[in-house]
Amino acid sequence: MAGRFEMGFPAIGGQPRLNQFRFDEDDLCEGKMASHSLSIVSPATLYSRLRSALYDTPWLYKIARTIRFAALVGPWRPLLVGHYRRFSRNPKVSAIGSSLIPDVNAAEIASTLEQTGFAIGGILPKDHVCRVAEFCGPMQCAAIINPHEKWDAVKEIAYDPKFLEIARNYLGVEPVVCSSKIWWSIPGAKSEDRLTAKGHNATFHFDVADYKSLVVFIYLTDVVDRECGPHMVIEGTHKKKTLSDLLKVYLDDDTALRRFGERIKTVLGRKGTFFFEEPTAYHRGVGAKKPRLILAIDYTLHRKPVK
Ligand SMILES: O=C(O)CCC(=O)C(=O)O
Ligand SMILES: [Fe+2]
Repeated sequence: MAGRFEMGFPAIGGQPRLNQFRFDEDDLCEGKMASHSLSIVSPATLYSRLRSALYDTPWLYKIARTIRFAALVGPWRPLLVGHYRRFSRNPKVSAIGSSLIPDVNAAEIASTLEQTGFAIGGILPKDHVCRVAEFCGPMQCAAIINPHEKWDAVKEIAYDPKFLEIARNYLGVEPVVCSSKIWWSIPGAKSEDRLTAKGHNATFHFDVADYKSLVVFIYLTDVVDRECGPHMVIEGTHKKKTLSDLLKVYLDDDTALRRFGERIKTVLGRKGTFFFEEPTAYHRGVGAKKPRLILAIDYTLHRKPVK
């Protein structure tokens, strides 16, 4: 596809600025908050309350997170992926309309993703991207959660036949359209402004939504240089996680450069540029000097959306 992508290296030195507003790194599939008026508490609500309680006790949260991450992406990950591929009972997902990106080669993207944890896609039609951006309105701090459930323009992307085919190919099962999120990177935003733990998405980290999952990112503003707060990813880091990786989750720039060098990529592209990522690969957003708007859609192997 015709998208313009430039790969580069991160500038070293200096603490990256925090630039975004979202809940947490393993929050990819977090949907609506629990309603307190219900007398019968669903397992999802219980889980969400337990999480809130854990957030208040950082050391306990870290232990719980490490156990969860180890369970999902420990050395047994390939076996579990194989198991879910064989026995998956995910319902068939119906595509909407004809594809916005008919020329993209789904098998090629899936194979690149498998090898590197990252794949460039192309550019979505301008009018469609403008429809999405219009819904978002003026810049705001809070992320828009699950826009694919309420806005047709986002739904048509999440259920686009080609995106579904790519997810199917990569995950090896009928995918679950798990969640979506749109957020602004706001210039000068401080860590205290964020809803999340300090140092989250502007520092290299990985997210664990499932045994295997796929995020489609779509830039809703031009991200043509470093000032626009580009997304960065470290190729090939989705495959294996050591216990120390699972404990730390974050990686400072110097360590990233020392360990991974040229595998660190920066994604530049015009409004509408889309790319794919296995979120267990290390990645980050660069602190933006110009506001950046981005949409992320998460497809999972097994994990269901929180209702
Ligand atoms: O903003 C970006 O480009 C990355 C954000 C991210 O990784 C996250 O919020 O988990
Ligand atoms: Fe992330």
